[in-house]
Amino acid sequence: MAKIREPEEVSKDTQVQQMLAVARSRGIETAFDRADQMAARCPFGSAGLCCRSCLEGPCRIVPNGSGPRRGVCGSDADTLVARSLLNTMIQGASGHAEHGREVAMALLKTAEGKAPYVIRDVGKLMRVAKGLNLEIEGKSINEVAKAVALTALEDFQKHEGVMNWIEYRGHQKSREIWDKLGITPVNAHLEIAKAVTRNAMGGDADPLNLLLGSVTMGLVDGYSGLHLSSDLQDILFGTPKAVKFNYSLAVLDEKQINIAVHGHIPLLSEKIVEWARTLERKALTVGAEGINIVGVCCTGNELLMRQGVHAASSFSSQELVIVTGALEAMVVDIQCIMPGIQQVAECFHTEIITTMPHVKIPGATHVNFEPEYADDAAREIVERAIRNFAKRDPAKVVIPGGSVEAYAGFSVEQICEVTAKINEDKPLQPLIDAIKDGTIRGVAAVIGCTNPREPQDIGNVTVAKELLKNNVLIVTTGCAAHSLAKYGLMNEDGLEACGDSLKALLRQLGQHAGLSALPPALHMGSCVDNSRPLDLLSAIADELDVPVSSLPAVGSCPETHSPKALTIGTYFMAHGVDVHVGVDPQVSGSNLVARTLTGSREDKEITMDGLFGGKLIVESDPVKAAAILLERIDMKRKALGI
Ligand code: XCC
Repeated sequence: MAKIREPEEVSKDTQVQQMLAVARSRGIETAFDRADQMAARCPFGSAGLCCRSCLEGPCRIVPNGSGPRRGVCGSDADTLVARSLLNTMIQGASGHAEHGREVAMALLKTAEGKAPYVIRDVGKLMRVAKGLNLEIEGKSINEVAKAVALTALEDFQKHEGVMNWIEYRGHQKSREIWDKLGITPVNAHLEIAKAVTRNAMGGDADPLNLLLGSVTMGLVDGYSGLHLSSDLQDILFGTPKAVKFNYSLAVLDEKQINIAVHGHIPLLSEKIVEWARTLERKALTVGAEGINIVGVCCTGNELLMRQGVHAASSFSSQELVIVTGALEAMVVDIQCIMPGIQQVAECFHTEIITTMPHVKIPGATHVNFEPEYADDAAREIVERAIRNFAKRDPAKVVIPGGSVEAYAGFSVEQICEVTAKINEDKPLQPLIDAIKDGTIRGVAAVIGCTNPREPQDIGNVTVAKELLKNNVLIVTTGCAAHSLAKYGLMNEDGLEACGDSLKALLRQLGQHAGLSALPPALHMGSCVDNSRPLDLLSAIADELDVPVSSLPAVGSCPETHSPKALTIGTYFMAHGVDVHVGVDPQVSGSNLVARTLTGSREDKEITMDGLFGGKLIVESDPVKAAAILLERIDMKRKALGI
């Protein structure tokens, strides 16, 4: 019999604990329960030793070596594990590449006057166009936008050369390594197709070559996914600036019509925010006091960064937003959407609304989204939510009390706007000086997910606090950002967690941002906004004329669940940034693969560390993980002579 964890064991968040108890008392099953039922995990899959690539199998290699040592085709454990990792990478890279392509299509249609969006950040449009070496003199805004969109779409079409976004954003010193290894991507779709082919039965059997294929997927993810999406979304919806929002399940409002937006692409949800404002008066006619949009996962992050929309939940507790009984609609786009939300919604009046033709859930309503008809879809969704308000059962409403104020919106542009008040000519100099003199010991990107198997928020918050107290500046994205916001690390209270020198610097910088202090964790946005930490590091590396791998910078995904987080981590490692994961990446079935990733082979020069300067650190204890990250930061400081 699997052990069912108590609410206090599944999450650090007392509101999540409360709502989980409510769900259980009503017989409603959530991901936390299903994770417990799944407690005994398949030893083959957990080690990466299960292969379903063809009909000779499925083949499995016994992890302790007591059974067959090769699959029917002759693949050994090293090949199986490397292939299974590449499969994970393909999933991650495809998700983000598709995100980038959708946004590029929306920009193209906007530029052609076929979609109801406006270019909100013309300055960024021009900067991106210049960065891509496009002609802007004498061109209209829409002509430039069309040229940028078409250049973006080439990154899914061209058959020669290098992806445009790598030419534009890729750090030159990292580029030299990728080019030498022959792993620089040409176009996202081509690379994904090649990866699928090399991973099929009878394809690539060389584990090290397969691992290089994984790095290519990391680069596809990083450039056709993260950078391309952040750049184009900033152009369409505005580059984030410091903004205040609230975080917790308490952001649902009993007196209002509540709509949760969930997933990743902000194309439709931006419109939902607009239509909620337009239809506010209609809400009054059904007895509500207004329309309250709340965010879940990364669509939530996108909206809070630009609109200050309050955030209700990260990934693992998404079903509990529905358990409040006060949610009229949950609108989902792509990625990280648990099918389980539909079963939970059926216990309430909540309508689950899918919006993408390739992401549907049985039982849910589907309102199709196309950029051209974004207004129609958004209007229909808001009207459905208004109608659903009458079906709400007040007896079922339980909204926990108390939410936490937080500040987000720290794009690289916003950070530089603040530091430019100290050094107008060289905005990065105040940060560089602080790193050099040890005021900032290092920079850590605490990113990634929450995972129903893991105690929610504990890993994310512990790693961040351990690093902050050692004067490491934290930047954050994704669901990790949700965790840090909830525990005050995005407001002034969080300064208590910081070492003295970092605390003083954040106070000083805060004055230039019109705040009493900058928050200790700088929220840079959603999963795709992991482009922003890398942009910041690349700019610092350029100023110092060193590779990114020389900087005292690390990444940490303490509670990851998603293949996308592993692909993002690989993209960081490809630039020479060490990456910690707190959840088993399922590669333990091959010493060769595990040691190549973690840099612990004798022949160091063919490990991730040896090739790129950054390695994988697998550690489930967040305190130990932070200690290892600090060691790596200090090692890089020493090598830099600072
Ligand atoms: Fe998904 Fe982006 Fe992970 Fe959250 S953090 S669980 S991927 S929503 Ni990117």
